[in-house]
Amino acid sequence: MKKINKKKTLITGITGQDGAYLAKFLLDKGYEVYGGYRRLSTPNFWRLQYLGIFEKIKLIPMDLIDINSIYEAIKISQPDEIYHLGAQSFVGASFDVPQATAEITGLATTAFLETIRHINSKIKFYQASTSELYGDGAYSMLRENSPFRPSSPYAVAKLYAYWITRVYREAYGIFAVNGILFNHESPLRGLEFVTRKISNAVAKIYLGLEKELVLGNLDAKRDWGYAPEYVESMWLMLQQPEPDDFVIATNETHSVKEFVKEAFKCVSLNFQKYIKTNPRFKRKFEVNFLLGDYSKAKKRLNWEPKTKFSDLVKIMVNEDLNRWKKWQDGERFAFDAPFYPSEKNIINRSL
Ligand code: NAP
Ligand code: G4F
Repeated sequence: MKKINKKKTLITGITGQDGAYLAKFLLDKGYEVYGGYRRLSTPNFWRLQYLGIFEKIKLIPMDLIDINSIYEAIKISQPDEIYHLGAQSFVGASFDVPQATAEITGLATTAFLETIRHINSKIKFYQASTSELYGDGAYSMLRENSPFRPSSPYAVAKLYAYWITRVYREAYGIFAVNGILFNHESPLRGLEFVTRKISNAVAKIYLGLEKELVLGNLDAKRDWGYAPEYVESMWLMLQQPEPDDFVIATNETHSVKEFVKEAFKCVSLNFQKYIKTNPRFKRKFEVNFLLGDYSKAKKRLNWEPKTKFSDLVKIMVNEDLNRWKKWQDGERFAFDAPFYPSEKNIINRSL
């Protein structure tokens, strides 16, 4: 019988929220999954363990500031598809470490494209682009052709990565695409991002483990979707006959305050009793409003979001509640929150 070769993929940022969900999605599709990860003093595989896929992934040491390790990772995995999700992805931190952000989040994309060009120009490439490219000042529906005005070192780095992806597509005919994804959240979201900060705090307040929730700008609006649905769109983009760029969003926008209100509603508490604001959690340069139009993705990829805003909030709060309850009962499992430092102990943090 003829042996059917499995498709191979290399995912960067495998330890992050999207990397973990995408790895699960591609394993379920029958792919052989390689994941680029960087050495940390304490291993950080909790998301892969949480999804029960840790043992199924072939891990390759790779740091985005080390071009040789990128080249090696591609040589070793010989992928059909690369999903480049690795990045210094926190907007706030990009004001603290702008140069590292430029290298990790921006420049590294060139190393992938150059390696593809030299060793196998048939490899398809996905670049994790972002709604942060649009920046502040656009109070309307944002589409693939809307203007970009990046408002943070993170967004500037992503702008570079966006354009270099397009340049390699045009100049060398590489199948390279930009997924312009609006915010997408889940129980695997990092704790410094506002949605998970809220769901985790609400769970702890409900269980008497915390007294208050301190945030920055409550009026900022985001187009929030559910991460497991968004990773499918990445795969769909690489299955098209021609490479192109797509906005992935929900066509809805909600304020941080609405998220807070909805989250406290999940545990029948009045948010006004627990919420506080502190300027230290405000951005130096805020993106006040983001709202995306996914109609091109719907038409061409047959992709659309399914989870509504209130359900997303429920999923996140319920999951954090379950985790903290189990933790209090002495159960031990892959979970980030108990090991996260109190924000009071983090100085000079320019969110
Ligand atoms: P995330 O959870 O912060 O994951 C980022 C990943 O990048 C982690 O695996 C991290 O590894 C890795 N990484 C960071 N610096 C690295 C380095 N120097 N070398 C190797 N790996 C490094 O981010 P995410 O939410 O999954 O987002 C995935 C991608 O989509 C990112 O590029 C992000 O900018 C972009 N994006 C996200 C959203 C969103 O709403 N989530 C929207 C648009 C675009 P460690 O675990 O070792 O830190
Ligand atoms: O959750 P955030 O930190 O996400 P942000 O800045 O929108 O970035 C995320 O989405 C981007 C896509 O648009 C990705 F490219 C990026 O990688 C990342 O995944 O902040 C959301 C909003 C901001 O307006 C922020 O000022 O929440 C506001 N906010 C208010 N209080 C806060 C807080 N944000 C954080 N992180 N912490 C607060 O206490």
